Amino acid sequence: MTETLVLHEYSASGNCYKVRLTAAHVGVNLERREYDIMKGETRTPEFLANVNANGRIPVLQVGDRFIPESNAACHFLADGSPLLPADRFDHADMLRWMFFEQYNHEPNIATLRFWLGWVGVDRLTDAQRLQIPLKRQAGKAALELMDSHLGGRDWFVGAAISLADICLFAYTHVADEANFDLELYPNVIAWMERIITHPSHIQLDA
Ligand SMILES: N[C@@H](CCC(=O)N[C@@H](CS)C(=O)NCC(=O)O)C(=O)O
Repeated sequence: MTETLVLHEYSASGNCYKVRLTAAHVGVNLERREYDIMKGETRTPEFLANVNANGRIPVLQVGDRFIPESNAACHFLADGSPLLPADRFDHADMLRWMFFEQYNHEPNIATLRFWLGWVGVDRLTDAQRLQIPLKRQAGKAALELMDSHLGGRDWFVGAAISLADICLFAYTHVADEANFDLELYPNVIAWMERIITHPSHIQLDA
């Protein structure tokens, strides 16, 4: 890749971590630019006008163009690498798990992690507090589905690690920070161990 790649991020975010983890797997260097989301730094007129009109990170900057949405940024970085299955069906199946991650997993597990670990229960709105049990139930359902799918297989799709694994790993491995008991999901634990011991692995705080 010849263009400079800049990751606009908040480094503790799992969505940002998955972009760094993908970059590590494909051996690409990212310049990193940190924003404090707790201070609204992704909501300034400058950020909205120049980086992401949706006011969120991560955003991958490629030269003078911008890719918001973590899974789209990961897909861009992984293009042409073994992280994208060559088989057409497997590729669609990988996308299936990435969409699952954004619809069933991240909005529940990542949101609870943020509410409990960053905002604090006392400072949640009444509407947010009411959503906690629903998000916990939906987060558990996502982990149960993952555990069941991983029974008898090493990776989410096919016989090798793919973007589906990287994107799902980002918030699964910190689900305990949202008070999910990962011990209940032994296949998920074994799968996380395979990811952590992969030679290209980097940690969240790397
Ligand atoms: N679907 C988006 C979610 C992005 C997102 O929710 N980003 C959060 C941090 S993980 C954020 O920027 N929050 C700050 C804000 O909304 O002001 C993705 O996968 O990139």
